[in-house]
Amino acid sequence: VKPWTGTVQLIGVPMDLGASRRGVDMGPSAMRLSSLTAQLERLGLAVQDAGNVPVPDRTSLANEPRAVLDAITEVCIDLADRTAAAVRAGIRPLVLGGDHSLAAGSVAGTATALAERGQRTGLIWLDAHADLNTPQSSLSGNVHGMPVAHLLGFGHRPLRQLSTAIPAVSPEHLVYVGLRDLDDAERAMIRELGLHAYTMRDIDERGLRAVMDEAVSIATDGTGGVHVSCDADWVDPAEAPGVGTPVRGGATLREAHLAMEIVHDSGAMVAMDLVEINPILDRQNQTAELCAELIASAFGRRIL
Ligand code: 6HN
Ligand code: MN
Ligand code: MN
Ligand code: MN
Repeated sequence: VKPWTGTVQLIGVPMDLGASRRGVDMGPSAMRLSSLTAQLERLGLAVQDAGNVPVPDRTSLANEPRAVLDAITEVCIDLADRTAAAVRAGIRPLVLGGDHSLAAGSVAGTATALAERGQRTGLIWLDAHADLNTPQSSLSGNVHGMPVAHLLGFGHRPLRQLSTAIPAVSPEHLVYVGLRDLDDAERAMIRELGLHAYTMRDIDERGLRAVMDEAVSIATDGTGGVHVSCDADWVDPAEAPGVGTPVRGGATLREAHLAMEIVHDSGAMVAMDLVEINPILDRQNQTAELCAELIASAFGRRIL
């Protein structure tokens, strides 16, 4: 295990180019207005706020899929550089979204930094969705449904080549937890690639502890560390209403905390994304506040 400096770097990505519903670009502000920094500091961590990655305004782009893909790719190039620099320095990046397309950049950055040490990257994807579409397979055209495909080396060439390690993540080092809303093409791809995928049914039947223990061992087997990409919609919308694409039947508050606690106990988390918070759909910032508490659990908060 790498000796981490005890510093966490907040990187905001106020991007909603990858989603059809507006509003997730305000996620980083909502997170900064939550108790996030105070909670991390209470854990004895130093918090550096690196500000936001510049994101072009939606209205400034040509209204065509290629222009949107290219704009997202530019943001992801910048984010990958910043994420890699932090990981290289022994600082853990905490990327605040923004729509989930940003993970094509953040995870690529982690993969670049670990590749410099001769290591591969484990990826735990906490989400109701698999985000495994390509521009060809997508039914919605929304790029936030595509980051995992690009990290595995499929899709739009510039967006799948952001890491010096290509693909950024090998299929056997990826593990999904919390899936409950898949497109047919995604289901087929999960089968074809033999991806490790734990659905809500697995959590119902086997319990979160067993599922998460396996997820950690898959993501740490043969890797130098784990990037945890958390879509706020993996939590049940009763607890987390402020998300762009809510799906009933998600993780409970306690399951979500336990998952984060198990991530912390693994000692393997090198970077984290917290994405898809939509303040427009939220109630009094409760989703951002919940996410701040979950992040604190992932970084070592304990009840006793
Ligand atoms: N997310 N599979 C759907 C699509 O449009 O491709 C939903 C994607 C949701 C993406 O929540 O990050
Ligand atoms: Mn999702
Ligand atoms: Mn393996
Ligand atoms: Mn997602």
